[in-house]
Parts: sequence; structure tokens; C-alpha cells
Amino acid sequence: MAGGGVKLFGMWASPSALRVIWALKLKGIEYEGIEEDLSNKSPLLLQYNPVYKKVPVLVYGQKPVAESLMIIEFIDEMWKHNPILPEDPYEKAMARFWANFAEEKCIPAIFGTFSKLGEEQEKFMEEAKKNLRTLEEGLKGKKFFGGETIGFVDVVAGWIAYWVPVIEEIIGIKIVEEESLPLINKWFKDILDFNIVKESLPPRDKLVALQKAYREMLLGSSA
Ligand SMILES: N[C@@H](CCC(=O)N[C@@H](CS)C(=O)NCC(=O)O)C(=O)O
Repeated sequence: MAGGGVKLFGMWASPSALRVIWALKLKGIEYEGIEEDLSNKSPLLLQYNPVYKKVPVLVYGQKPVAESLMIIEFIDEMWKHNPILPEDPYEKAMARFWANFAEEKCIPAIFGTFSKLGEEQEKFMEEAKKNLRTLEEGLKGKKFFGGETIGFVDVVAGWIAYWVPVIEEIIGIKIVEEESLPLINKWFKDILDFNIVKESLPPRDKLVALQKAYREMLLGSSA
């Protein structure tokens, strides 16, 4: 389906941009992807997202929308077919609640496990496991958070299915163990096997190299 001049400012290894790509693909919206160099952001990106100066930014016609969760909601409202959020107001509130929980509680704890060492890392890892166990409740009896197909929570949090094993490889510690997080484990597999996800993941070796360098930079600057 033609997107009527949809542009996406992103960066190949940006999980927030990947969410938006999945939302566009779920709707079958054609778009022009614009790759940003985050160490030398383009004047257009700064013009379109003067508040945060980050990717992703979706530009529809001449109108920019920033912040991935808002972009996904915008896409879902602009193009009503293949809904990402449930229509029922209560179900919609619940999807937003769990997406927010993943964003605010699970992802920062996973990031802490990646970017810290020793006792601090241990604390973040316990928190990540605890919060993922809570998130897992939302998967009981379902393949995806959205049910039989991927929905808002899957689109927002699904990238961790690809990133967590990369992080585990780099730090040499398993965060998502099969025994303690069986449903999250299965969800990781189902997400990675989902057609639009499979076709849009960045090359793993390139991602590992980038994340390794990023971690060294973070650890170096906190030493
Ligand atoms: N809350 C934002 C986060 C976006 C974000 O962190 N973008 C990163 C790439 S994943 C970025 O542009 N970083 C460049 C910078 O911080 O200068 C969203 O969900 O869109």
C-alpha cells in the first residue's frame, strides 16, 4: 500500500526504529528509509526532532512524528487495517500498560546488565529476571501478547528477542534461562520466526561488533 510520502529517519541498529519498521510492515505501508549517522546527525533530523534529536522520526507528508511509541500509535490510527492496538478501550489500556512496563522496567534492567559490572550488574540482572517474569504473565495461554499475531506489546518489546542473546554472548551471562522464563523463551523464538521480523533484523555479526564497542565505551567512561 502506498504511504503517501512516508519517510522514516532511522539507523540500522536502532531498536526504536525497528519497532516502527515492524508497524509499517504490519500495515504494508511503503516508506523511504533514511539512514542517519548518529555521530553526525543530519540537519533534517534536527529540524524534525528538535526536542530529543533522536531517531526514529516518521515524516508523513511534511509532518514529523517523533518517539517510537507515539509513531506506532500514529501509524495505527492513520491506517486502520491490521490493527496493532486492540479496539476495546480496556484491552487497549492493558496493551499500553504492558508496553510501558517493558519499556520502563524490563529494558532498562537489561541495559544495566549489559552496561555494568560486578555487584551493580548482578542487581540489574536480578531485576531484569524479576520484571521479565512479571511480563511473562501476559503471555499465558497466548502465542504473542497480541494473541495469535503480533500486537502493540510485541511490536514495542519484541526486539529484545534478538538483542538479549547478543547481550548474553557479549557479557557471557545468560539472562533469559529456559527453565525460569519458559514463556519468554518461547516468545523470543516465535517473534524471530515471524515473517516481517525475520526480514528486517540487522546482521547479527555487525550488531555484536557494534554492541561490544558500545559496551567498552560505556565501561571505559564509568571506570
Ligand atoms: N524514546 C525514544 C528513544 C529513541 C532513541 O534512544 N534513539 C537512539 C537510537 S536507538 C538515538 O537516536 N540516539 C542518538 C542520541 O541519543 O543522540 C523512542 O522510543 O523513540
